Amino acid sequence: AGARVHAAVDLGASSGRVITGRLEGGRLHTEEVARFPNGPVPVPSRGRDTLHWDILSLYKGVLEGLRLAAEPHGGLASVGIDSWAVDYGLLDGGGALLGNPVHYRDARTAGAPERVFEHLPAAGLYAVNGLQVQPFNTVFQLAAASDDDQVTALARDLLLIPDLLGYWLTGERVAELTNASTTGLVDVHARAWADVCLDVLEGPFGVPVRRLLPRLVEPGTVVAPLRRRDAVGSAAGAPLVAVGSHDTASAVVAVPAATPNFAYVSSGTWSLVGVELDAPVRTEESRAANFTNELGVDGTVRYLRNVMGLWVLQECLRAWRGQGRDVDLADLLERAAEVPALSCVVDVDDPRFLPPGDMPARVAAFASETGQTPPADDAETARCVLDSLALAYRRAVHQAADLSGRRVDVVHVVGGGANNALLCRLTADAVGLPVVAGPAEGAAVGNLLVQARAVGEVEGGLADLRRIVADSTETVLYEPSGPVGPWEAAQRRLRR
Ligand code: ADP
Ligand code: LRH
Repeated sequence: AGARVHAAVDLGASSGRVITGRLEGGRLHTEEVARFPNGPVPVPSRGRDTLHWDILSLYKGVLEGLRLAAEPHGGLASVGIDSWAVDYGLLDGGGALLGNPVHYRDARTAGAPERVFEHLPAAGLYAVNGLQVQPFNTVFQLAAASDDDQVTALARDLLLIPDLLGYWLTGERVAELTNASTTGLVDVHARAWADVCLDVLEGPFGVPVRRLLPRLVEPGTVVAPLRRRDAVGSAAGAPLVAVGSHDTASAVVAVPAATPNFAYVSSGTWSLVGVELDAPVRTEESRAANFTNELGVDGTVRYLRNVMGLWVLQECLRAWRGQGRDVDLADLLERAAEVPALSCVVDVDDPRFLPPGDMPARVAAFASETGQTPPADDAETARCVLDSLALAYRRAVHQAADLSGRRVDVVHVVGGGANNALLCRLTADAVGLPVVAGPAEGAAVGNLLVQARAVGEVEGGLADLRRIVADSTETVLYEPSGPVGPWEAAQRRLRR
């Protein structure tokens, strides 16, 4: 019976977890077996602090989680790994890791998009990769690292984070497509590495990217069995499945939608807001609105925008706790719910909110600069952040619908933000549509279902997988509680 248990490794920007899942009677039963913290680690280098990921600590958490997951069952039916996008590790010719992967919030990419656009204009790049311009897209990270001989001389392989962990577990080097589509190096139409993008890195930047990139595999591919019985115990031998290894791709699989007319908010450290399409939208309007076409499971396109997300709230909490204040999230949200709506709003997508730092001060500065009264305490700050997030969701949902022509009747919130009742309620009010919240572990659920299908335990398309999610999840419905007028007005105010 143990052989039917699958394990999802889901590495989020704020925590990593290993979650097992078992299908029974058309339902997915999940259990969290391990959770370990994650976050940026500033390390002095070249006269400044470089932000890194602590990849070895994450790997240790994965090994231990897989061992724990397999132990009670004497084995696992399969394993899948997903994580945040864009970041990578470099291997030398002997397969050794060259340095700790750099965190996408590191400042090294400042100005890098502009340097790439000198050789391949933004419109030309978008026509091929369909991606929203974010300084941390892998193509820009590599351009920024072009003076680093680890990249130009020593590296033989570049592996995205889930693929790197997969390599350590199995010895196989692949690039799973959904995550590869966030690099900026994939032709979103052909679902293949894009020569024009590779050329610009190889030519003017001297980054030998063709040497570094492994073969692409579609999600659902069985990669290889896990090795390392010494480290993962009876999980050894289980097949590693390339799932939608971009966490957002897995989260979108887990949207329990009953119709195609839905928008989603994958709400965690980031909020990814958009719709699911059959083909990319690469119009000039879409580029101007900074909408992205990331690749999804089963040939789909995730047409969405990155909204800065609960990161801003997490960093507020970190700042307050750093001042020695013991702020509890549940209590904070309760008090924030009492603050009048839309007293103060900020553009959460302002680049000032991207790096780690004193977020309450940045929120207050934004408020002052825009002629608003800054929040007076932690509850007002939290309310400002949540109102502002809901406002950003409103804008992105409506733009996604307008730019793609997809009708949207309902908004699904998945990810940790689904547990934030205030945020979900504000989202329903701001968008003016019903919000269905859950599952909170969306990425893990999507990861598990794609594995189960790859090893033949379940059949069907995304609609069938989503029915399983709907039957297995206790979702919460939030109906709009009033007119959207005040939200429209706040949006106009912010635009000015
Ligand atoms: P990531 O995958 O990026 O690490 P998650 O999807 O786990 O992020 O979401 C983490 C966020 O979810 C936290 O920052 C927190 O704001 C929110 N969250 C999780 N649980 C709760 C809860 N019970 N109440 C309110 N917010 C929650
Ligand atoms: C969310 C996410 C998002 C990316 C960001 C770097 O975890 O994968 O989709 O844009 O991290």
